[in-house]
Amino acid sequence: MTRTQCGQHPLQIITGSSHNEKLVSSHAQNKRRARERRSLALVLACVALAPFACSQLIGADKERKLAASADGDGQAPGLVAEVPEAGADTGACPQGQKACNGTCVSTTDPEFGCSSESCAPCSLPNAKLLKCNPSGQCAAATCRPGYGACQDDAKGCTFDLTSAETCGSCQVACAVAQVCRQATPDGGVGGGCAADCGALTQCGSSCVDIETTATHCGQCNKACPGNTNGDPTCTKGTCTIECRPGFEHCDGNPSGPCVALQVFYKDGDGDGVGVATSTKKACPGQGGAGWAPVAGDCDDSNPQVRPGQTEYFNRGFTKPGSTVVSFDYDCNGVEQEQPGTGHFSTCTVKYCAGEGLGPAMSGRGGAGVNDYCGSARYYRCAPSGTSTGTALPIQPQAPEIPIPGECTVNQSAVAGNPCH
Ligand SMILES: [Ca+2]
Ligand SMILES: [Ca+2]
Repeated sequence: MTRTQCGQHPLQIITGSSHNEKLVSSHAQNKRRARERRSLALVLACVALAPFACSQLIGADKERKLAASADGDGQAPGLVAEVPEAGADTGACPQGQKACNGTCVSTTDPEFGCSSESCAPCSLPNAKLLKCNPSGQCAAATCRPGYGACQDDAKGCTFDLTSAETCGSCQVACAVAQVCRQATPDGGVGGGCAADCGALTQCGSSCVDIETTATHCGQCNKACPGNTNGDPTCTKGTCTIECRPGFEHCDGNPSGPCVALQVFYKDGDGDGVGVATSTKKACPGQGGAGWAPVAGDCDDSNPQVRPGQTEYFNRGFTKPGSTVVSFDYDCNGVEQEQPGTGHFSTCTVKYCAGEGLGPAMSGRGGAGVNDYCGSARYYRCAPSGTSTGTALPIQPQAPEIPIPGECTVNQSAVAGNPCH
């Protein structure tokens, strides 16, 4: 026989008792009466249960219907909605963003690199400001004084603008008889092609200040070394290393290694997870009190609420200034029940068996909301009319559609259903 979903609903909820009908002795009578009543029961059920149970037949939105039926009347819900695992893709970032340190950042933020795979900051020779170019590569936006990105900005600022070939800019080449004057920061000497070096020191065809020029530091042709993530610089004729943007001499040595700075996020509740709206950079591990190395806290005022929370809670939380109740203690965007909680769906038609938790009927709704969270409604199927012990169609040949009045659902209060 074809069973409908309406037929699986505990019909006793909406129909009256009929104990006299239970005194049926033979299987044949039982079946015949069942056929007669089945049609009536289906009609009654589908009329009376609309729009709740019969919405299942037409594929209505289960969550929406659950919310709409939140009346607190204590009646069993019969067929209940399984909340879809909307959080299956939790952790994924919107298009154009990627996950770094527990939060989503733009794929075109050079502070987190320009590839979708890495969060390492961009680092290019002699670049002062960085960008992500249209090809998704780290590129130089501006260069340190005296350097230019003349051909490929993805390689950084590799051209010496004190040379006669690229004098002051990538487009200027000096005549054979000319030298290239370095433009000094104080403006005392104008840069560009000239007949002589004036007060500057001539090194080949370049005119430079050997006190400050890393390619001629202290003397002509003495080039200062750089290091990984650090560019050569010359101060008063002595070589040092200037770390690139986002890197620092964390050992305090101006010629030491350049270490990538770590991003720290304000952690108001001290649970080790901060918020992406307030950040700072510091040497690794040196964020200080109140700062965390990862972001993604969905309530930074409650230390029980944080990504990675493994405990389950039977009471929801509300953020400051909000009345929205949430059980998403682990901030993954979906409320998950503690494993092992069975949901009530229906009474087994032949034996009137079945039990489980029902939704809280709280009226909460929206993406990721699970109305079984915090629910204290527990349902259990039981024979109705216990005075007639022969009433139940417990024989294997009994009808598969429950007879009105023969099976009921009792509700009892339990501790709230834990979730996170
Ligand atoms: Ca926090
Ligand atoms: Ca969750």
